[in-house]
Amino acid sequence: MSIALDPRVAAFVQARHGLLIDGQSRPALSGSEMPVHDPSTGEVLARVAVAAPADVDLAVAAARRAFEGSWASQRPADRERLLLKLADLLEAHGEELAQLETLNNGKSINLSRAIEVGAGVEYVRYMAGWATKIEGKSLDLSIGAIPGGKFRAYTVPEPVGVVGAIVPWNFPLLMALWKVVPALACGCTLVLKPADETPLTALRLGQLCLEAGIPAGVVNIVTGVGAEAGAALAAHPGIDKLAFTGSTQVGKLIGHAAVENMTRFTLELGGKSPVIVLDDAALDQAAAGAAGAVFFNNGQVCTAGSRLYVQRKSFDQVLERLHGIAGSLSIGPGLDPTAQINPLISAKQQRRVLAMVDGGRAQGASVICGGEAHGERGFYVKPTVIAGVRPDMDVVREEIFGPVLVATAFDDLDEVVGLANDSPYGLAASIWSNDLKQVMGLIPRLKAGTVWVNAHNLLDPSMPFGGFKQSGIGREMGHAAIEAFTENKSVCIAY
Ligand code: TXE
Repeated sequence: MSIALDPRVAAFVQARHGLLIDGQSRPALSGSEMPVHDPSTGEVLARVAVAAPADVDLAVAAARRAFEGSWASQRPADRERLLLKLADLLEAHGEELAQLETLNNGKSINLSRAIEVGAGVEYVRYMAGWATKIEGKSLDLSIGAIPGGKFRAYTVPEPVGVVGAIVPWNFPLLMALWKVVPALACGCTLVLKPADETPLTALRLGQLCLEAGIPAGVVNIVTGVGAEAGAALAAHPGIDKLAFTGSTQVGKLIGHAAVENMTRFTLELGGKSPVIVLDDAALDQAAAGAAGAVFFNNGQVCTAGSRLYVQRKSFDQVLERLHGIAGSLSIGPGLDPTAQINPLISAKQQRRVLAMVDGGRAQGASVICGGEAHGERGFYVKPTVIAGVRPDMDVVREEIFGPVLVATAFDDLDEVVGLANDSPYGLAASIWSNDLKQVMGLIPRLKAGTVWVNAHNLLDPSMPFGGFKQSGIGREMGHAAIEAFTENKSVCIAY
């Protein structure tokens, strides 16, 4: 039972989509285009321009002109007002954006409405407020060597400059907003490279930025292939700061490219986040929470709770409940609001996820439910629970990025701390318990950028977000995002 499509969405997907450079939609210099697909059918949904390095050059030059020209003359209050206007436009076009996202990404329309648009709009409004609240410090100096010298110093957080933003396909609109909006709040301009698979809402966002009155050239969008347009952006000497969300593998390439030019960078990378259920937990709540932690957005979430650790006495009961939940989830296209599990982004990701489950089987793990594709059409994977795993198995160590959970029993807190931290990643963790003493003992021992208690995957614009270890470098959201898009200048005045 799919919802009726908004006619504006049908018109948008059929339109020709160029690159957004200096406020103009223009074809790639080569004229090259590529298809994007509907993951629920595998059919071609739209065609977009494919940027080559020469197109990236034009976009970076446009962003530089705007940074030194039209955008530099905007006061903080102007930037705040423009971002608030953008939030209003995103809200007014919310249903259109949500449907576009669901068509292109495959995710549930409920998630597109609530997260991509709903949480996205809240994020824009929160960040808009920061534009007028960026402050430096006044410093009283103790320089003593110059007799009679009087000094005063202060710091000025200045916009870092032209930003290169590269975002993934799992939350296309939200991830674009996470980069574009704090950059603009701080007075930066940018070139955004959406994921190869999901360029459509980013292109619509670019149009809405112009409609909001954000000057041409402030937000430029280059669609295309990561290894070409993305790599050209990452290596571009005209970029002052790179903001990347994606795989750890590509994040390392970005980091290397950035260091070559001394470009500032933040990396938001993969995860393999533990969900820890202690014996005292309310087991129904914990099992539902664990299911939500891993099946939310079909497991395509960097913070997905993909490793479950349950204290031994409760292990069988939690697993039984999880089995029940996984088996009861309805599977279907994202445009059907009753479908709880939707297709993965691509045939490639579907193959990758299923191959990892098969690898687990081959290494001796038991697949309790799921572990196979669903239907003939579309890139579906059934919700999967795996038990009988060892810490060295690939299914336990590697990010699967699908609706796949691995479950392990533990005896005491020391053991679960060791298991939870035995990962190259350190993005997030959750603890399910009401025993305050145990919870407070666990929190400082977990190597994770975010720790939730009796919750998972909860984010707020004010809460800094980022990873320990190979989950990334730097933080986004909250005031941390302002720090990430500004550079401090110290001014020292002798008088
Ligand atoms: O990611 P890529 P992929 C993980 C997840 C997933 C795996 C592969 O485990 O299964 O990565 O997904 C751009 N230079 N995550 O291959 O390649 C690319 O165009 C510059 C976790 O899709 O990292 C896209 O815009 N850019 C993650 C972005 O990088 C390059 C979300 C991410 O794509 C590039 C996505 C290059 N050489 C995947 N190559 C998370 N943290 O949430 C690609 N890109």
